[in-house]
Amino acid sequence: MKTHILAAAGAVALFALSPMAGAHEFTQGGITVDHPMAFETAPSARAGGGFMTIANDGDEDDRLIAVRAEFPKVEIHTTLEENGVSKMVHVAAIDLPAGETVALEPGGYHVMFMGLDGDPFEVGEEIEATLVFEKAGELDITFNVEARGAVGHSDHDHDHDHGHDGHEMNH
Ligand SMILES: [Cu+2]
Repeated sequence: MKTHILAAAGAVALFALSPMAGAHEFTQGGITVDHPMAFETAPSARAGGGFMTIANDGDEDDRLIAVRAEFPKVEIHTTLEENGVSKMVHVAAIDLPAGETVALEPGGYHVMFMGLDGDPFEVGEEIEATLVFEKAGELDITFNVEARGAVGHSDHDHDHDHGHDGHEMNH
């Protein structure tokens, strides 16, 4: 029994050190998902956003139709601006036209992990998730939790947070 556990631990360590893990890119069919990440959340946050880019290098259009993860609820959201106030709206799918790259980023499309309930995202944490594509099928990915204020991501942080705080009121 003891040797069995040691062997398993060794396998995990090897995987963590492999170049594949460092690249942080996931592919399935013609779909390539680059750098899935989420920002750390406040301790009281009830929801957190997930971001990435999805490139469709295949010959046919595809769609991201669902995201699964170990949270009470996971939705695909977009962000709309109405009268100068941005708000998040649940969408059924994200279109991925052939030959194009779609960004999920603050102020736009994102994955919403809901029901954190006192277990905030912390820097260095990894969130396992499964993306479900209409044609390419399922793809397991990992969102890396990163610090807020990272270069190039600061513009929409305030609005985004604001929306998240009141989010569960809408459901
Ligand atoms: Cu959202």
